Amino acid sequence: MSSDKEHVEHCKGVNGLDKVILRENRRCSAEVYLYGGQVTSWKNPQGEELLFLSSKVFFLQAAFKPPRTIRGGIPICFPQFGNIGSLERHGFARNRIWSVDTDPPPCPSNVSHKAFIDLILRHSEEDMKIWPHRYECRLRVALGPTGDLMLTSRIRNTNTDGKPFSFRFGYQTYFFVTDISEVRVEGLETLDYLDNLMNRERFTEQEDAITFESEVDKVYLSTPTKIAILDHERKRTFELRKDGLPDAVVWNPWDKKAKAMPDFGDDEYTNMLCVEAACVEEPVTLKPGEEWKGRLEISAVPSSYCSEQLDPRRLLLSG
Ligand code: TA6
Repeated sequence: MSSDKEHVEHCKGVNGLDKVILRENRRCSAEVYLYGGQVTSWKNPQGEELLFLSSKVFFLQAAFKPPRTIRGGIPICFPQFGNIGSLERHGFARNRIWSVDTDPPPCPSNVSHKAFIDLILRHSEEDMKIWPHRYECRLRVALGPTGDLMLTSRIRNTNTDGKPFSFRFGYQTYFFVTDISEVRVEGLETLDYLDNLMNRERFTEQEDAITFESEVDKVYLSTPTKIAILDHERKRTFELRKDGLPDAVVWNPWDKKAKAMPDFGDDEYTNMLCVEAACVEEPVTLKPGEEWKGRLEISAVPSSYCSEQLDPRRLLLSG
């Protein structure tokens, strides 16, 4: 656990829930709730919010209380993704109270960073009734010196009965965008995807780049390690780099579904886009003692700065 108070502050957030604020150079910051192990805010050096968090969460009494989940930020989907399985949607990790991991095993990635926090979720007797496995699910959230947000997850099978287990996983990242109709995603063109709006039927992406003019809920398969989200209106590009997470879910509920969601404003779909580094198609299986690792790094840069680096062909080649 980082003990540097300048970079890591433990405090109370909405409903008195424990929250950790990470601070880096200038005004870069990130906020993480122990409820769900969920990042709820990520700000750039200009103090601008980069993640979407529904304004409804502050008005709904139940918003930050189990079994409700926090609509926005980066919910952790584990051990299930979506409805693929018998558990609640996206698994239970996003509405359990995680603990600060005071003595995590060494995490080779981002060791030199000062603004980081290690969290852990373990099996409980209660959860073993619905998912009969012992596990350790670790999450390191770190903020790099230039404001990059880094999430590293490590999941270990600690079963004592010799049994393996399988799980799916996702960082359901809600990006804040200025106007969804002016947003483009690069790096997923020509890939196969499962369309959640068509009973998970498999298609091949035909578009040169992904743009948005209606509801989208797709699981892109075997995706490159780099994906870019271009917010033309704001002239900002989010660059995602991922490891151990082969799939990428792209979701926007659009107007009808937005209206049907009690914890989401009717027009808020215009300001959000979920692009989720995930393991959806193939579950991960771990034998007792085995550990899985997944990692996501996101940067927000001015679009002009990286337009060349984000050439789709270059992205695919370097991925
Ligand atoms: O990740 C995309 C998705 O699985 C969509 O199908 C969509 O419904 C969304 O998650 C939200 O799910 P939630 O359970 O948070 O309402």
